[in-house]
Amino acid sequence: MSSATGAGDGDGSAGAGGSAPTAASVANRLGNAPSFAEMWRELLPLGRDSRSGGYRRFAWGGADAECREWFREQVEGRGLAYEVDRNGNQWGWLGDPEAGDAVVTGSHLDSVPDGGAFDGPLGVVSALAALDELRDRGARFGRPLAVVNFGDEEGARFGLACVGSRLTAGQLGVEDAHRLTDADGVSLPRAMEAAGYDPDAIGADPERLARIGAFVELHVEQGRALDLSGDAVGIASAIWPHGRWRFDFRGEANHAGTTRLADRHDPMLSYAETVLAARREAELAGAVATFGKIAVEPNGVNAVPSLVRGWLDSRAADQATLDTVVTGIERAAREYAAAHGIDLDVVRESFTPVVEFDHALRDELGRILGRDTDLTVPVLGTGAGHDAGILSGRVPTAMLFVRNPTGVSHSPAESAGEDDCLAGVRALADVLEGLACR
Ligand code: HGY
Ligand code: MN
Ligand code: MN
Repeated sequence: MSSATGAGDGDGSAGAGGSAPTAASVANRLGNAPSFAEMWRELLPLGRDSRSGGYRRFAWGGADAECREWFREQVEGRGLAYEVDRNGNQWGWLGDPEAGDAVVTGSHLDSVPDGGAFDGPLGVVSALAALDELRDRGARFGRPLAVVNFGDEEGARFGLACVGSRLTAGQLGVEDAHRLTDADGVSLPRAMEAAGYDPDAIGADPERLARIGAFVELHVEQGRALDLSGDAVGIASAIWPHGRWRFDFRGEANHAGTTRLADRHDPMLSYAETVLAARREAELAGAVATFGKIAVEPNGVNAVPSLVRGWLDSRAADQATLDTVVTGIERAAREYAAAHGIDLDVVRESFTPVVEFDHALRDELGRILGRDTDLTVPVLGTGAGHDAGILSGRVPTAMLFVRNPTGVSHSPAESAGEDDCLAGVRALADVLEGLACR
């Protein structure tokens, strides 16, 4: 894998739409498990759109199934005990899970629409490669270890982030989960059933969480802090509070060509003014606010819309600032809507409070990674949500970040250098060894 953008840049990766690798391609253990580069090449084509070069690995869809199959083969190919939990998260265990105090690492394989190759998969592939590294070192494990692939982290299909980990952590109720539907009106239960999973089995899994002594997620950095500091690897301190709000602007459908401007109740105007207000409010507060998704009804070129539905993603360093920003945006939206005779509903669809990662675990990672060098590993906050953020309320949790030279993420242009990815694997292996081995 060269310093890949993940877009098949001459690294010999297959074109889009490759099928899941056969069991034969996943060597059994005895020292010939697929290398990081081989795993990367196998995963790269799964769910990639040939036009955009981005990924469309959405919960319970075909590409998701291919990635799940790939993960199962990687786990079983290493002789790990494979299991799928009641929420569809996939686990590979080394040692007896019942022994408790397990060290768990992993991330997610699903993507945002046209997402990059690294967001999620880097954490999963690095977890498998780190395990291989530990076995090659002859490490002797004093605690159970597990590699995990959490389902539906991005919430791209059903609108709620981190569904797999939220259900497991008891942060998402079964009824609320069953009410989730995608843009085609397919409910989460129907989607799970179509993928061969039992939607009536989902729910909190305290017994599973009780077995975990530490969870460490490696993730490509979604920012440029490491690029600016010149470090390949960093440690997470916190995740900004963030959420998603749906703004429904209801107006009056009419003819685009014959309706006088003065007679219109055009929801698109209120939406457009709200988008600009969101940018103003975020700039004033030093926060971020994005309207990145919109749905228009009837969505005709020659029709004044009846409904414009816009989704706001907003994040800030602290709760008070986030509240100020979202309140300001909603107030402006209501003023614009009233001025145009538009009805407005605002619904909060997803929310994650500020996450402070476990200080003792964070410092332990810093000690382990700084042990052989006199360099201190940078500790950095992030505005990106992660399964680690959800679990952190229930088990000691930490994150490692790998340098992203452009900081670009949630885009086909997301990239990470091969050397940095391998540095991340070594760092994760060091951390797992420091935490789990005698
Ligand atoms: O939205 C996020 O921050 C994450 O990628 N789910
Ligand atoms: Mn993401
Ligand atoms: Mn992610």
